[in-house]
Amino acid sequence: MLFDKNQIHTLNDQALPDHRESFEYLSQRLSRRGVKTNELIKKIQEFQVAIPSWALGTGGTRFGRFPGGGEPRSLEEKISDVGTLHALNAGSGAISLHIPWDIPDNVEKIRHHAAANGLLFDAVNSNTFQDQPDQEFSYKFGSLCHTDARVRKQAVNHNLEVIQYGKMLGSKSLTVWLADGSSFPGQMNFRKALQRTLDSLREIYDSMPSDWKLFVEYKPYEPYFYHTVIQDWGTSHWLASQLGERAYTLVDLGHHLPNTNIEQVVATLMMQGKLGGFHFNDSKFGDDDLTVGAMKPYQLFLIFNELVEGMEDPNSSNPSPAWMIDASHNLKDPMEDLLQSVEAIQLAYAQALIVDRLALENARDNNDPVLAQEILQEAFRTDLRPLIAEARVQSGAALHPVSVFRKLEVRKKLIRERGSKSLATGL
Ligand code: LRH
Ligand code: MN
Repeated sequence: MLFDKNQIHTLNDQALPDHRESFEYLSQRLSRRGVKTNELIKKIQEFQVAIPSWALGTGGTRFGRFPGGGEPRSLEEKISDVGTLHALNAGSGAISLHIPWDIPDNVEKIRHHAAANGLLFDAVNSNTFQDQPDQEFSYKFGSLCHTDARVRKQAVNHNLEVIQYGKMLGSKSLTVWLADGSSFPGQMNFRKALQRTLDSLREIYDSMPSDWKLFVEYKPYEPYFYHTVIQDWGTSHWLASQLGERAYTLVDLGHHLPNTNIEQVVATLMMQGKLGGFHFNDSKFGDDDLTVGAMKPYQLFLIFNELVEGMEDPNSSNPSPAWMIDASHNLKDPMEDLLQSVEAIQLAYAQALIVDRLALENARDNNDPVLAQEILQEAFRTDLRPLIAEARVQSGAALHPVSVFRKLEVRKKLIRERGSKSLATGL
């Protein structure tokens, strides 16, 4: 273990007096607003975010990769790193694997190691956007949409293999993101490609265990730059509706064209019971996969505002969505970046939970946009960081995870153990 719990508690003790003061002040303000602080803390503690196995190293871009050292060299070490994050923030209690980057060599050992780190296995991800060394057919011109039935069969079989690994590890869902598309007008028949994709997905869906979910992830562009078969929420929703009740749409925040109203997409999918889960990240231009809340924290709050409204709606048929991060690091320490991302997600969720929904609905019914904004921003501008910190402390984790990560020299110890040149598989 890189550190023991007592070291966290010792560092917490130094920061506790200041924390107690700001938390006391916040609790009084919240209770004056009729907010039950303990219920809020309980909801935050129950809210676990899955960490992507492919985001524990420095991904880089086509222009360069600048590894920071101490990157995990195996699935075991990736699970250890997520365990370290979970020990620091008590909010990262699951890992999402990507196959073949994370094929478990010894399933029992991996299950045991994850359990020892307090981790569950969230959705497993298939990969038919890269060719593997021993692969018979290339995915250069697509996978589930390919014109050649042998390529589609190969891609379907890969997804069935991913489900088998997931079953062995205790996962209950499969995320399918397809790079499939074209880069030139005329290159592909849109309708035939979509129909072939549906037929291939149906083979996968029909082979899934009866208690599994299928998440269909959409993306407007990249790696192809003219069309993507599953380009937007509407296409993903249509596919999920065609497939059946255990197929859902997965919303990756970075997979939207500029200025898309993502909170409206979320509200619409929830209303139809088809919102399966999230890949949280942030972006300024494209699929930048940056730290959650780094660019657009207000948009993240507005998304959680719709989520809370949907989750509190007794008539909603939407299951509890899968909360996952999908990020790629170039400049920040991957683990510090992920700690910041989990904090940003918990903050947005907590802010959405303190929105005065009754007053907001009244303002909306009276067509009073001024009052509606006042009510929303009252919640957004309430600094709930002491409450998130209190939730961590009560769970035995760190008051300030990033500062503890640094004070305990976790990265230095990882570099000492794994070397300065170790590279993680993934993006
Ligand atoms: C595609 C994507 C998808 C993953 C990959 C790592 O951009 O968001 O979710 O498979 O990133
Ligand atoms: Mn994603």
